[in-house]
Amino acid sequence: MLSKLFKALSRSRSTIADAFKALIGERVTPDLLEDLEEQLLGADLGYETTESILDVVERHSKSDFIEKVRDHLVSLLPVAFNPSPFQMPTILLVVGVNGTGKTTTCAKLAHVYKKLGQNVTMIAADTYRAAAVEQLKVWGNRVGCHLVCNDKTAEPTAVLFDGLESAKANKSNIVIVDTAGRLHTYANLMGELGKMYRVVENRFPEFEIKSLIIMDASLGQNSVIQAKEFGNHVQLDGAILAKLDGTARGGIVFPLFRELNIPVEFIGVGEDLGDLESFDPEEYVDGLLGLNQDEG
Ligand SMILES: Nc1nc2c(ncn2[C@@H]2O[C@H](COP(=O)(O)OP(=O)(O)OP(=O)(O)O)[C@@H](O)[C@H]2O)c(=O)[nH]1
Ligand SMILES: [Mg+2]
Repeated sequence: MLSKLFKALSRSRSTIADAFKALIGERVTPDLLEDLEEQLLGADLGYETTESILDVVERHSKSDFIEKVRDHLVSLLPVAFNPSPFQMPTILLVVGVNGTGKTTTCAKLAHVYKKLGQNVTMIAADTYRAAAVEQLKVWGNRVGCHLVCNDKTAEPTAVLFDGLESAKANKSNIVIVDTAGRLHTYANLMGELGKMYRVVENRFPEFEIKSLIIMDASLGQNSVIQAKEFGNHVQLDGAILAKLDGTARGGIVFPLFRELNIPVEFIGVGEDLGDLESFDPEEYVDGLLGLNQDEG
């Protein structure tokens, strides 16, 4: 059976794999290399990664370069992420710019960790967008997890405070916090994330806090720039790349990891609860290159 990740990468693969196929059995000419370079850049692998791939292709005989390219690409990526139950009560603060997939990803994460036997609370801390709380409530029902919201306050830290009290009473060991989308250039909103950290540190020291940035794969290099800016304000512990299924720019994981050096934990491959795949560099690279799976 084709994995969801393999399917999600189909648009990126159709450009990348075809460019490699053109080289198989051929003498590697400057024209063919140029074409490959164009396809790789177009799929957002980034300049450095692209140049290093061309280097591998040139250095190896035409018979085995795909395997060498594969090994090279895997070596550039973070190790596989294996979601496992948290030992300490843990807060996942889900952050990112507007519309990247935060709320949907909160629900998908709740689903993953619930299946691992964790007691999950979700907190609807997006007090800015009118429909945001309703949206998370619908997801909370689908997942079947505890959800805390407070329509009466516009103060995200107040919602967080109530939510953590409730999570404690509910004996939750994982708390997923949906935050409002924010542009990294808005100092006030970025400062608010810092405030949320302080609430946890000062009032709920029994919780560990991790922040996860959600990025939209289709935004290409822009998402890398945004994530960098977020990283200047909050400590980013992990990244999740959403909407990989809707884009031909699936190579973005390379510049992302090269420039930010934060691990990609999951990849979003669709709009449903089950459409979140834990990141595995080998599976991802095989999906890009069209290896090890029968597409038929
Ligand atoms: N195809 C696809 N769509 C996704 C994925 N993740 C999220 N979406 C869609 O992207 C749109 C925005 O998702 P939200 O989860 O509301 O995004 P958000 O970051 O919470 O948005 P704001 O709260 O407004 O900042 C919705 O239509 C989702 O269904 C994904 O992995 N694949
Ligand atoms: Mg949202």
